[in-house]
Amino acid sequence: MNRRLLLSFLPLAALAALTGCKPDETAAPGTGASPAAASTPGASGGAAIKISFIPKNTGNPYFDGIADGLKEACKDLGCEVNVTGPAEAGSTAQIPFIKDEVQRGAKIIVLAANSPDALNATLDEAKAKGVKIVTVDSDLTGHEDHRDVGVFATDFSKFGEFLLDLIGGHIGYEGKFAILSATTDAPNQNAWIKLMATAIKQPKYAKMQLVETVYGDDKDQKSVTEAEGLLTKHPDLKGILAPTTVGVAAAAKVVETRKVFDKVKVTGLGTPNQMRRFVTDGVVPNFALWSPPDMGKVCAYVGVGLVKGTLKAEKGGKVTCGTLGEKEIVDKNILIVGPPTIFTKENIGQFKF
Ligand code: RAM
Repeated sequence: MNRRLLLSFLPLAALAALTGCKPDETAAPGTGASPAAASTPGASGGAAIKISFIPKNTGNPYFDGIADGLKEACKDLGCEVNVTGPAEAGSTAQIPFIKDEVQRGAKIIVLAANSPDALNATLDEAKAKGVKIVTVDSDLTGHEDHRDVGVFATDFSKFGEFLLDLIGGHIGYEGKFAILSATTDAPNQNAWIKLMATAIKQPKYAKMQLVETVYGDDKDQKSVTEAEGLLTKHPDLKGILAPTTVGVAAAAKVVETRKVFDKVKVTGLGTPNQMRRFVTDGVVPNFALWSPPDMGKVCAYVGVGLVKGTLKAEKGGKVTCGTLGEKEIVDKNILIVGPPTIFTKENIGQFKF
């Protein structure tokens, strides 16, 4: 790993340990300590509060991790979780699911948004009926008023550099690389691509050339096809950066199959469970991600806090999230869960999500 990246990352890894982003915790749901009753939103009895989790699409292990975290927190909070969503991550595909869940009596909708604005009217209708909207993973960027709180892993202002350092470290900060993203509308992906476009103007990236950004739609086969296309189109490509768990696993598969992983470095954001084999076999040097289960847990505490009125959806609002401790709402009603970890051959065995 690049030394600068390693140094800048170490405190984050330590923080991850402190905030409970620990392998044993995610591996053994329900074994955490009980939350402190005084400041915990929903420790009292009563009917279970219905939470609906609507991921970008179904069948993605990354979102399964968030669902696991929601369910685990609900054991302490007395809520119940229904996970439902579109098979494909289209910009308007979540609309009928939001409507159905409101109809079903959901009090909280936890949403990984597929579009920054296509869902606004539907979310407003839900809010008018008293449903609390918590975005997770992917926000209504620029349209934050249409949700109550956004739960994200980190303050993304420096994330452009973080991703560029991830790939830069493997290509010696020199040469051609490409981005393999998810859908063209994904607010989180687009925000990160924009951040990278700004960050790359810094002198330390002067010799790195972003040749193309392609979109695998968070579908395995389309991501494979796009990664193969990159190799064909750019014979001198040195790296593929895929800030999507589906994309990075697909790109890893392609460089492994074509036996070009020494020449074309693949990295990005992936789940340890999907990437373990590639890292231990030396196909992928490293990759990063935060803890999806921790994201899910925090969403449950935030949602239940909003419903019970113990958490106000405003800057400075505080909520105790069980073993993950107290979290505070910052600007744009964003709440930060915990930083990404960089997974390597040495540490990946400790992570079970
Ligand atoms: C994919 C999705 C998701 C993103 C992760 C890292 O699963 O695109 O939105 O945050 O990757």
